[in-house]
Amino acid sequence: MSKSIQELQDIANEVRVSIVKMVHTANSGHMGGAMSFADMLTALFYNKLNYDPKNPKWEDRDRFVLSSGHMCAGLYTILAKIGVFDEKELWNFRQLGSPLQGHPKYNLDLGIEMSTGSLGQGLSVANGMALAARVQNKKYRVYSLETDGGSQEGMVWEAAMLAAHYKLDNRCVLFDYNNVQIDGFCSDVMDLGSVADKFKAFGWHVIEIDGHDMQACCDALDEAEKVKGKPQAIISKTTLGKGVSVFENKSKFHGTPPTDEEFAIAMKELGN
Ligand SMILES: Cc1ncc(C[n+]2csc(CCOP(=O)(O)OP(=O)(O)O)c2C)c(N)n1
Ligand SMILES: [Mg+2]
Repeated sequence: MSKSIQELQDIANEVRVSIVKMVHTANSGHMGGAMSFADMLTALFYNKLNYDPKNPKWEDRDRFVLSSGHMCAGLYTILAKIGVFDEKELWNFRQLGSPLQGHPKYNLDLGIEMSTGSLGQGLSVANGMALAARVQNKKYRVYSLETDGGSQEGMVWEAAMLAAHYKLDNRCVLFDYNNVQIDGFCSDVMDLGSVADKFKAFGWHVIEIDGHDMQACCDALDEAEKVKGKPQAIISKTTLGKGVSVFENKSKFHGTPPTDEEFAIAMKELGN
């Protein structure tokens, strides 16, 4: 289902529209980070993952773990769009009885590879999946989203050490560096400095990109796949709330739903 850059950009825009609509409908949830990551997530699912939406339990599928589970509105949207489940379910987001919880619950029928929400755990679990592929002689690759706020958890760096030690070249981190976390700029709360230098020091192959440049997202995924003997980290510089002027770069929109007025502005600016 490979798409052109223009098609991918259009899909990423639709993903952002859906994120805002879901959070507005539920009147709760996290838009900002999900909107930062929408471009890379779209590039990954449409142009890279070896994945069959009609058979999400296929043993040889590439895996994607959303380590920062609060960004799930984007993941749910993509999974619905590629056809894993019905898009109508998106409008039950965060409602009692819906499988689309405010943080993802492991459910392979829906394409959810791991329960996440408690920050920091995904990098380790995804490493385990990558080691399992090696032990079982399987060719699948394992991707995970990591975030700046999430990487203030110590276990992220233990796992970074492990992936390099075991030369997990089937393992790729997609790092969303929007410099925002729940209550402010990361650089004020707990500065991560150069994430690229940190991953390099841990022995990873590092690619730095503008995470809103769709061509760069696709090229970085292609480059990562060719690397031998090292895990790969794609560090994407992004903007929280990308695409909507009243959300962009405001930590309030890490986890605050839009008012009706803000919702109207968002729909207009996203061309919906
Ligand atoms: C272990 C743990 N500690 C604290 C939290 C609360 N929490 C949820 S999201 C978040 C900020 C995460 O920052 P980032 O992932 O960069 O979020 P963004 O605003 O970019 O979406 C925090 C502290 C949590 N979910 N898990
Ligand atoms: Mg962040």
